[in-house]
Amino acid sequence: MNPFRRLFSIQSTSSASYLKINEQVKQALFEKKGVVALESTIIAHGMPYPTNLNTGHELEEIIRSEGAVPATIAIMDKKIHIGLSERKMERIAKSKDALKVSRRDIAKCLAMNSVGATTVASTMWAAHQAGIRVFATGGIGGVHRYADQTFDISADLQELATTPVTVVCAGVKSILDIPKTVEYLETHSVNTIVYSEKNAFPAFFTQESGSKGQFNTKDLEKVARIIETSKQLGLPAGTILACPIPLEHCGDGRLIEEAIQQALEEAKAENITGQAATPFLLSRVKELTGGKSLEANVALVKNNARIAARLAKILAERSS
Ligand code: PSU
Ligand code: MN
Repeated sequence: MNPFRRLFSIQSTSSASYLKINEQVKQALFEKKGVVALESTIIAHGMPYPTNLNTGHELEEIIRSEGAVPATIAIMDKKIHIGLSERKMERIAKSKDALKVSRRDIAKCLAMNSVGATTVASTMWAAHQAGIRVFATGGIGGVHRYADQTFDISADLQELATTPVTVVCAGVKSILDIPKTVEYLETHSVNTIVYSEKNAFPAFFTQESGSKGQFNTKDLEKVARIIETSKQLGLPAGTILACPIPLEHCGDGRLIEEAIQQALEEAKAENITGQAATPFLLSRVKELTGGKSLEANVALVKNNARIAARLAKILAERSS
């Protein structure tokens, strides 16, 4: 190959040409205001319509009310959109065939011109490409139960090991193996901070999982200091800020926990595995709890969005 063409093709391997950052987000990044990324799998596959669309809007509103700027991320029209217009948000929320796009699937989704909803892993990656440091969601993926037989470990954990974005979440659902997930995070050197007076790693619908994080604090200045120090040291890993579901929303925790156990048994009996496992379990748990799990889910994501917006503002102020 002509050496100049070769040089050009090397230089052109930049993700920038695939990113479409909306004006508000661009401006906020330029002015060093806080920006909070939001994933779209939670909209397309994690919640039913129209709760998903309303929640998507409410999360953006909460982030704005805290003085930060939301950036919901999704793939369509061969671009990774960072910040969605009203119309694009609706397209994701109503789509029946949006792909669940983890990091592995980003290239395929773009190349095939599919509509893609980004998971924690791909949202983190895209956020980092755009210069966004904080991301709010409900729960991250983790080590699945029976992972010793299935090898099913979410790419979210690998992304946390290599991408310096802070994920504000309510821990992981007990549809997963929480102790193994926490161990994996430790092995891969991910800062795992519990946002609480007590060092109890949360279990999504309930405040405590029985596992511990690395450290606990309710002081976001301290959290920001740890993130900044990690960055200065050049450590590649991300940070988990695990926020327990607010007490007033976890009254049905035990009921939901029983539904999870039943859904897990059904998934096993019906041999539902791989990428299909999480959406199946989530929708089955919703049915079994008469919608109570969905209400709790919405409440905890909103709580996380608020905390993430506050953290993003502190980080932005420190860097400006
Ligand atoms: N956990 C939830 N709700 C979700 C997910 C996880 O409580 O919607 C989604 C997130 O997008 C997460 C993904 O990144 O599932 C993990 O899927 P997998 O295990 O296939 O990596
Ligand atoms: Mn998996």
